[in-house]
Amino acid sequence: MNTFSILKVSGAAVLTLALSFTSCEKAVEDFQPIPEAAGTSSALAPGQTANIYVSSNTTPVMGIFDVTNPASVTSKTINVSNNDADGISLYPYGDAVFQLNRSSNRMMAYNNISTLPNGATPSPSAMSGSDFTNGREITFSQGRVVAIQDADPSNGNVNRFLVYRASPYSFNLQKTYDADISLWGLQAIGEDVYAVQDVSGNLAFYQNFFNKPGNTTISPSWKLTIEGLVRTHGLQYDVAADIMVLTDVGDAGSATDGAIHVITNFSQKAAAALGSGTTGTIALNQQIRIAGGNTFLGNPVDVSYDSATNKIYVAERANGGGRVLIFDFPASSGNPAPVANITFPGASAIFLNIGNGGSSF
Ligand SMILES: [Ca+2]
Ligand SMILES: [Ca+2]
Repeated sequence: MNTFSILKVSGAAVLTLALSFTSCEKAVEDFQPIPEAAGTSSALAPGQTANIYVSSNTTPVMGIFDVTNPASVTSKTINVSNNDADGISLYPYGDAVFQLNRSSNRMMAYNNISTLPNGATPSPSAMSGSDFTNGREITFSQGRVVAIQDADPSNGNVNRFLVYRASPYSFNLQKTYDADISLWGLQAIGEDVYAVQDVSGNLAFYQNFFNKPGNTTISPSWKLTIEGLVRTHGLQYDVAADIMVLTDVGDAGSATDGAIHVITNFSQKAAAALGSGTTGTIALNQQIRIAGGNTFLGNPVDVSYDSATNKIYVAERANGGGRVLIFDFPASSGNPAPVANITFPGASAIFLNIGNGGSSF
């Protein structure tokens, strides 16, 4: 059975389900179109805007940036009243942000995010129980949020996925799976989940993730070693463009040795590497790697990418105490300077949203 034909089908299923959701929940048409601004990123359709949402694990601040034009980034900050946040994701059918709070060990929702003024301190519109410790990345798919618990003495050294039914108004813990690998970044696509294996350069894939029985230990359907990648934390797969982007924090103690790995034609390369097995290696010469002094990459902990803007958005945790870095999509390996470099203390997670006129400002 070809894993990647399933992937493509599930990608179509995502679209179908997303459309059916928008028809019964807060509709996309609720966004008011705004006039096209001159000089904006040419790949966006007229009236579209690109916003990024950034968590901090050292300050009580969520950053929201309008990056429609990377040469002229505007921003606002929201006070989330905790100094240690990680995974962040947008609710795609409304105007809410989901964020993992590592201080209270809960999932939080903040609604009406686009109408909040700079510096606002909103009450959460929903929060989960205190269901985990040492939480990391989150991801959203079809009304569900998955949060990662990374193994730690405080949780008996258990790596765990927590699956919530989620809306701007509620989190209901549906089930948990323990994992037999260390976890950090992840991305749900339809019913499947990609996750990085922490303290390694491995990428894991869980087929039919959401339909596994709860309270079990699950293993990846397959695992790929990304050659040249020392320690990955963040990932983003653009299904339509078939491009996988991964971060490399390298030595966690070095604020200058980070990198971004880009794999074009990912599904073909992964299928070739796996053959008929469940493990394989994607060689470095099949990847694009950007790294070096011009990049400001040290510990890039999370990444976003969408072919619509064709930029790579990075949460850099270590260099300068934390930065948001934006790179042009690289044509080849090298040491490029970012097109935007914004100091953001404690940058721990990043999420890109492309809106149909719906800017968060
Ligand atoms: Ca590093
Ligand atoms: Ca992320």
